[in-house]
Amino acid sequence: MLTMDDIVRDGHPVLRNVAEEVPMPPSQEDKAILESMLQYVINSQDPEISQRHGLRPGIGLAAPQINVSKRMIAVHLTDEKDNLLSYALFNPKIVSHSVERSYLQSGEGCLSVDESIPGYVPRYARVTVKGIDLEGNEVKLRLKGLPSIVFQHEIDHLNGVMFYDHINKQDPFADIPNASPVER
Ligand code: K1U
Ligand code: NI
Repeated sequence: MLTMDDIVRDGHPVLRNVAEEVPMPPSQEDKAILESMLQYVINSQDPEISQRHGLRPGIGLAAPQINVSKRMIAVHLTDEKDNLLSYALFNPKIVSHSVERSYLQSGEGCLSVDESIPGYVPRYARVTVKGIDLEGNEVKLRLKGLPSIVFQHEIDHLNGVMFYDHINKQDPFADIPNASPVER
């Protein structure tokens, strides 16, 4: 099982690489890695397991964060209607997005960044993401609110982008044109 010892921290060069596409159908090894990523996120949200293993709670994880430079992400969270969104995807891609932007009112966190970095992170308000799940099925997701932000954060990791790259350096809480806040 993955623990915080497997998660690389800011400054590690893998976090700045563009990750490789995963050949389809995926190998058993790549499937096992992606399964372990989703399991980390699920375990980290279980108070007993996270305390026992010292896991920092997360709602998403991208393969470069475990030093695997491949296009794989796991996300496990509930949306504003309490629907569970639990996905492990190979080669996820934003195929369309809104003109409108959004940002998390409380700012974003990252399992690879130990300190909190204040500021608004501009995101697209709505995205459509396509990818391949662990069973080899193509998945198409229309996302808004927090799930949209989390998928954008994870797909950024596949492109070597960190959330703080998007924060306005002069004024971290500057108004973002055409954007609405999202509350957790
Ligand atoms: O990619 C990562 O480092 C995971 C990161 C995802 C993320 C958080 C916030 C905005 C965008 C993307 C995290 O999960 S940080 C922890 C976190 O936000 C959280 C953990 C448990 C419950 C609720 C939130
Ligand atoms: Ni992150």
